[in-house]
Amino acid sequence: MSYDNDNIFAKIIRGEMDCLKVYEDQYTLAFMDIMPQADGHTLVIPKEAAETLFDLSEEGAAATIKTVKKVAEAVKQAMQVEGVSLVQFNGAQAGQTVPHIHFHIIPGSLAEARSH
Ligand code: DGP
Repeated sequence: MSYDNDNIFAKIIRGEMDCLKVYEDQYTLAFMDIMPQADGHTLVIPKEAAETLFDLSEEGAAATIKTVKKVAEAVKQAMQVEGVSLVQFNGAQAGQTVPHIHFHIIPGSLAEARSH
């Protein structure tokens, strides 16, 4: 599938759209979710143009999971929770709405966050 260069996260990567950035390195970016399912809900994305996990390079996947680990640890500490949920959808059928791969980092229980 062809990558949509005009998707929201591509614009955030290019600095054309604002976000509340919490971490950035050469390969990845982390920012607060605009529709949080719980306080502290953060997104991690690779800068590589990849719609889903299936499009992401091995190097991009390695860099992304490294950032997910780093940011999840920071979220756990900042939100003072014991548990942190990771969610990642691939394709519209799975529930993906923004066509640039992203990991959700959600403090605490996912079931609890979704019941609110
Ligand atoms: P999903 O594709 O279903 O995994 O969820 C996409 C998430 O992206 C959703 O939780 C809301 C978030 N989101 C959508 N647009 C923006 C935006 O412009 N800025 C930020 N920070 N988050 C966004």
